[in-house]
Amino acid sequence: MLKRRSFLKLGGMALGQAAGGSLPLLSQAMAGATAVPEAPADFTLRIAPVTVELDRGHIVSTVGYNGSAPGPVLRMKEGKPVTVDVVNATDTPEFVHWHGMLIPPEVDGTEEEGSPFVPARGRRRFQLTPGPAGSRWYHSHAMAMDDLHRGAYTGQFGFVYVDGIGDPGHYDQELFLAVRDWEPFFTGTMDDDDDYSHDGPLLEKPETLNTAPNGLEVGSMTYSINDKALGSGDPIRVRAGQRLLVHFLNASAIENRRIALAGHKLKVIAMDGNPVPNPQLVDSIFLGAGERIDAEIEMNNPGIWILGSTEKTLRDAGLGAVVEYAGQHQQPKWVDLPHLPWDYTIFGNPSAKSLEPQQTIELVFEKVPSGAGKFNMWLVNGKPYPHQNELTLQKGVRYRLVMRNRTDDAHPMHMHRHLWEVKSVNDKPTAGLIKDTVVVPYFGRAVVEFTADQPGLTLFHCHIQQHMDYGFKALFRYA
Ligand SMILES: [Cu+2]
Repeated sequence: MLKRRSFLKLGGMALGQAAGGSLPLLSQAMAGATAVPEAPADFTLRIAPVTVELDRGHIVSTVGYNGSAPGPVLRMKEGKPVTVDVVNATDTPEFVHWHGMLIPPEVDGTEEEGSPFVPARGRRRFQLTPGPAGSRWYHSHAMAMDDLHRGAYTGQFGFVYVDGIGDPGHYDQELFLAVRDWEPFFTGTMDDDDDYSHDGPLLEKPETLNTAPNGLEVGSMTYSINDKALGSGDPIRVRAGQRLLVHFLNASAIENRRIALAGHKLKVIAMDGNPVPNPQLVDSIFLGAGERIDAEIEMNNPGIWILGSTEKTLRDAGLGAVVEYAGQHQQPKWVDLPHLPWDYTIFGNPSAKSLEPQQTIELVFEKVPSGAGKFNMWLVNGKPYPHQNELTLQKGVRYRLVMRNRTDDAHPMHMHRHLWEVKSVNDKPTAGLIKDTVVVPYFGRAVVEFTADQPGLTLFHCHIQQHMDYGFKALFRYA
């Protein structure tokens, strides 16, 4: 087992208290704000301090959208342009990123791509054409560095569901469930689910490992699904015979997670919002930070069950929700599952016809351990961000990306404004599986392909905030 380490909160390094309460309110002058457009926007997101009552007596102060965390589920229509006003009531500039959408860099919401920021105490109107259809999400793309009250560590996240023209199917209930952690702190040890990311072979394990002492990482001991810890708030109420459509999102800034619903199987029908070629019934799902899975669940086992992390320590720390059949009154039940590796390739169709790649880009990931008390540095092709002109795309060309992970963490790699076709994981081939975020197993390899059809700067990065902030990103340019 590579990593099954216990929690260790470093004395003096814990930064669990949230900063939200110290932020000044909007009543002050809106200096530097852009003019307020006349016509009302289709959507307004107001970034401001919020409190989240995870459990009775356990209130987290953070920053969220429209008074809550997660923010509202935004429903948009594929291809129908929308205006979004972002009002920033905090004292730091913000970026709202639309994860999984095929939109230009001007509205994508990252500093690296040159998207305009939303000024502190200011507002900005964005216009975008939502698409493709499916489960997307929006979240802060601000750098956090050593500030655990910034960027994706805050409550600035929410679902955006893009409705397509196709038949949405017939479901008795549709649920949006975001997996989250709160009150992050710096730690020298991490408890993560990365050993689910594969069962070998370790194709990219270097012959000699860098044995320098590891630096500080970010951990949590406080979890929820949406804004409630397991056992708090209302249960998910169902009836025998119902069919549920559940949109799962891992909105964590720090960890990949494994989730199950005790007593039930989940039929995975879409990944990152895109229908999979080969829907499969599974006992549990693995979600890298930033990933989404849509699952159908047949409510065919009356009782009261726990939906949550497959790890007891995480369920005990809040990562779950109770699913209650009508007329049942027993204690919520959990059933342990065999520890099986996650395998994307079973959801693809290896004989699906794919476009032939014309060029291959190799991407090698490495970690430079910093030693105790400092932050590790992350390298893409031998250097941390920024890269100069080595990652240049030609419009219309089909590319193959070979991601070689020479580190002992599984990294959820995300490319903005493009969709990938997963072609292999650790040399196991697949095809037709379309994603925007792919977990590259520790010491493993993933191959994806895409067509360069979205001109403009394109950010590529690990979706773990600390990794991204300390070098693990690169910018693709179009020639
Ligand atoms: Cu990473």
